[in-house]
Amino acid sequence: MSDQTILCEQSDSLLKITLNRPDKLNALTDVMLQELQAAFKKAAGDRSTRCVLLTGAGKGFCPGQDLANVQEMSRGGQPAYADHIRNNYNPLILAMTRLPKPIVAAINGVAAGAGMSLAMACDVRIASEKASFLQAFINIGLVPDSGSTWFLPRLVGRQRAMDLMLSGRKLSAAEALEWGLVNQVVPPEQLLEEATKTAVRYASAPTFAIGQLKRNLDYGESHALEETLALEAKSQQECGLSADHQEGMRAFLEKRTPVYKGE
Ligand code: T3D
Repeated sequence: MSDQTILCEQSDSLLKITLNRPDKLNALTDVMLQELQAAFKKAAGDRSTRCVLLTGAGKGFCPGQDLANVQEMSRGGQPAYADHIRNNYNPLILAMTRLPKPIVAAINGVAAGAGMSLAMACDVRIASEKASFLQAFINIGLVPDSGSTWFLPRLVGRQRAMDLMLSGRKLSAAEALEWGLVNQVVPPEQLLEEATKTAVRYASAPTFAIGQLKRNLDYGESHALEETLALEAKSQQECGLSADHQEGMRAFLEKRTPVYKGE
């Protein structure tokens, strides 16, 4: 077994990142959080990466913070959670949501606490029938962090978010699909194949426009219609200048499939 806490594999334009502590369901350590942050930041500037696929090794996706490490975070007998979250989780979540490229999550097993936040920071979620989701924070007397408070009500509505956050209960993959938390549920043995198919499709899409639409969607969540309309117009102008738009137009007129280069 590899002792690397995350595995990064580049194949054509697709970067696959595997959380790699299978014996602990891929619980997050500081090393892992820093490596993940570095991998997403590198992917942002790397023209050869046009889509990221995130998954977990073994039977879990990610159960959040490694609780065995929590003692190491204390200062003078007091927990130092705020600094830990500010330095490790918040920059990672922002690196993911600001990545101007699509992120597909292949959720192979349980996603709990900050592990559920990681899944929600992805753009597309494909889950195994064996996956489950829990806002585990309340089970240990903590509040949702790493963006769960932001993502979950936006994805499933406040009432359902409140249910999961208050109860700390497990939501099955089937329920997650019904609630719109995941895009697709597949048998476990088909998960990687299906998620890779989707990720490969997005890795050959017009990457510049995808980056713009991710940013514009986030902007629209917190701005007025008038401001969002203004950003859309500016953004459309920029996309209009891209090589991929020219290719898309040519391909349409020539009645062929476009070949996008992500430029
Ligand atoms: O500053 C800060 O960092 C604070 C911020 C925190 C952010 C958070 O994420 S807080 C929430 C932390 N996560 C949890 O509270 C979840 C804890 N885990 C569980 O509730 C359960 O393990 C699961 C529901 C996720 C899965 O249950 P099950 O029955 O499928 O598996 P299991 O047997 O409980 O776990 C398998 C192994 O993984 C086991 O190790 P062992 O006994 O075989 O050596 C278990 O201890 C380990 N494991 C699971 N979750 C964690 C973990 N080890 C460390 N940290 C974990 N979070």
